[in-house]
Amino acid sequence: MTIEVPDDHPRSESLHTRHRIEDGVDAGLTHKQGLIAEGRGEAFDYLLGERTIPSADRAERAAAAHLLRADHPVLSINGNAAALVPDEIVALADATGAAIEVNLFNRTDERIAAIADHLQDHGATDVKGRTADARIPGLTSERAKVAADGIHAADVVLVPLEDGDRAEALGAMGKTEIVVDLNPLSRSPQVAAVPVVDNLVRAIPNIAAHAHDLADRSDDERERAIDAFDREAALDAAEAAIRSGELD
Ligand code: PTJ
Repeated sequence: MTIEVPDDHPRSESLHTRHRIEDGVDAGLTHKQGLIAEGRGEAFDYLLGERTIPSADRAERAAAAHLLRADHPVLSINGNAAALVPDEIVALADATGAAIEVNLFNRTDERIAAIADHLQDHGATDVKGRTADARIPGLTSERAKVAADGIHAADVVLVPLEDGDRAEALGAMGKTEIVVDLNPLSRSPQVAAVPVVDNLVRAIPNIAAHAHDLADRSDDERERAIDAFDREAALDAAEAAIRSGELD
């Protein structure tokens, strides 16, 4: 379904994003609950001024450095991420050497296959998750089902739109977790090593841009990007930006 959004509409980006989620539902990629998740995200994005705040940019740089330094980085993809940023996910995987794995809260074989096919249509060479031959311990939801050679073996996992239980369970497995979530008060960014409080549509390409930049720099500079990032300060800065109501 293509709906015209006038380019001069003050919130045209946000409306385009909303239509991409609707199209994702129509295509069987995004769960209907993904529409509600998008609405929650939009509300926070509006309060953040629909921009990448400086602390989120620092988080995105730290996220890129973590992915580059990892032995086995994995991007965990759900129905909203697949609908919103398929090209950008593939570009980020290429820039960092990360694997891509489909992992769903509302898991069905049909949606897993549709999302994996969709990412492959957008250039992904290998998409994990069609076979879930391992489990995340201590988690009862369908998100516990993972690939043994994917999320289960990962040392760094990037998760757009996480649920708090899995965020905690991945942390308990000793993994470094990068969470992209517009709500800084949500449990998943609260427990993530790198909480990225930004819209996926800006965060994923910006992490890839930082990865390209950092790939040309020394190990020391990559370590500094990680060490200089303060997760508590970033969460506080995002909450302060939302509360201030100052949209520049
Ligand atoms: O795994 P699936 O595809 O079956 O779908 C799972 C959903 C997305 C339905 C599930 O994870 C869910 O219900 O999510 P929640 O609990 O609604 O949480 C969504 C969180 O993501 C909220 O905190 C939103 O602020 C945030 N969010 C929504 N859209 C974006 C976002 N954060 C960043 N970028 C977005 N575009």
